[in-house]
Amino acid sequence: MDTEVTLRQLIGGDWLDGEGEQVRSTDPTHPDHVVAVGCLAGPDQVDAAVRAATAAAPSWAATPYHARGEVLQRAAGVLEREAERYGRELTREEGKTLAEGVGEVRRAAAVLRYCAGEADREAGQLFHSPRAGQRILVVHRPVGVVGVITPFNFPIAIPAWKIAPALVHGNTVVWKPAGLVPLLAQRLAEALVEGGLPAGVLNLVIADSRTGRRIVDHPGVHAVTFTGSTGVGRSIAAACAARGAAVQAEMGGKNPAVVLADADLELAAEQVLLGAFRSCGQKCTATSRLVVEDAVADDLLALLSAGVERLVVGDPLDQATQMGPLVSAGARSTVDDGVRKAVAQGARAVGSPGTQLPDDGWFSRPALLELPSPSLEVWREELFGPVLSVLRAGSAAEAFHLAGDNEFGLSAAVFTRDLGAALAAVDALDVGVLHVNDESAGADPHVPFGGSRASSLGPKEQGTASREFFTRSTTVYLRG
Ligand code: UN1
Repeated sequence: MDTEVTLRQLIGGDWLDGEGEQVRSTDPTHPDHVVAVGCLAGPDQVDAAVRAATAAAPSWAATPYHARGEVLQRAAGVLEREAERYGRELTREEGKTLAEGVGEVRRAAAVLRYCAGEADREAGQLFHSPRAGQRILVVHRPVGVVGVITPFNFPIAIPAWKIAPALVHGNTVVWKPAGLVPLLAQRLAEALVEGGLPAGVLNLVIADSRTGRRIVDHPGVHAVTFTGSTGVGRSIAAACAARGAAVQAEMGGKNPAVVLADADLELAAEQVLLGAFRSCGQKCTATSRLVVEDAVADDLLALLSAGVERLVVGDPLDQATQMGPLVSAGARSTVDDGVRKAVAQGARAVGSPGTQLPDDGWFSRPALLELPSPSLEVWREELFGPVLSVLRAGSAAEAFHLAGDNEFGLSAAVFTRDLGAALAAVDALDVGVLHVNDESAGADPHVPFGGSRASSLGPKEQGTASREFFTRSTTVYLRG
């Protein structure tokens, strides 16, 4: 059995014991196995982290972009070197399959390398002036101290895509990771320290949400970037707005896949299954709704239910496993209650995995539910688990209407061979990310990521878009 790792806080360059209650991360596959143990940060430690970040800010901001980028490059090298070990720890702490765990560590490294390249990209803009002898420049400066609050479901990739742009653009960071996955947070912080990050530039506080909230409310924190639920995101945004701090919130999704009558059904079934059940459906980009045109609905449902029956659910460290457990007991009861309620309201469960679920661990059955109407909660509300709800539509227009009629607007997938129909989806669906003939999840490091309406607030993440949030611009009227 793997040994328990000791958790520490990183404050002002020192690895410290927390001053609060004990925290333990456990393995969702074997809930009595402890992955990492330590003590939570106390409120004074959060304040100390903000002080350390404030003190480190001027010299980090004055460090050239290329030198900041080199730290990220070296940290990326550490993650690549340790990918197998950290990937295994990720799987033990979060429950996604080993391939996804290792893949996520490598993805975090790729994000760091992408952000390091910021030094080689355009730095601002130059405009003509209406006045002779003048030019107008737009330059970008660091925001200052950035609060980073991250979720459990991508324990290292999401932190990487918030922290790396914050750092390369010259900010210092106070980071509170999700309490369920503190070990992977510690691993990313360690990699950055090994990469040569100066003391105080990144501060890691493993805290409960009440103590973590101090970061949001702290007058020394100039901007907060958050990923998590819509309710928490909106309350953080309100608190930030009230004190004039910038906020970026990536929140929920209820992402539809639309399968039109002309689609390649084998491809659609394969991609919809990946979108719905990979990471046990615990992605804000997961496919949780499917609208299929009547003409192909029976055929698609047959393919999907055969796929669900073949799905190997089990120990995520086992190479053959395709779906591991949910992250916690609470997550499992939310999902199982949601499915039971939907069935009581008339949803029809189609297909069930051929393999027996393990007795131990927070396992839930992948659920494929054909609904009697779009009024069921399971069609509207995010369950964050392996649940795919299905509705039939009489036409492409009705399919787009059903898909779009939802408060969330993160991602969507459309399956068709008709370019015109794919382009119609761009106009019909108010989403931040649209996949054509591809699953609804996924976010490459070099392109913007984020949604609309209840899914996101503030500037988008990733790619060159991230500069908007992590810098302030100054328009310089320059007459020589
Ligand atoms: C992905 O689809 O690979 O929390 C990334 C989430 C999103 C990121 C999804 N913010 O699931």
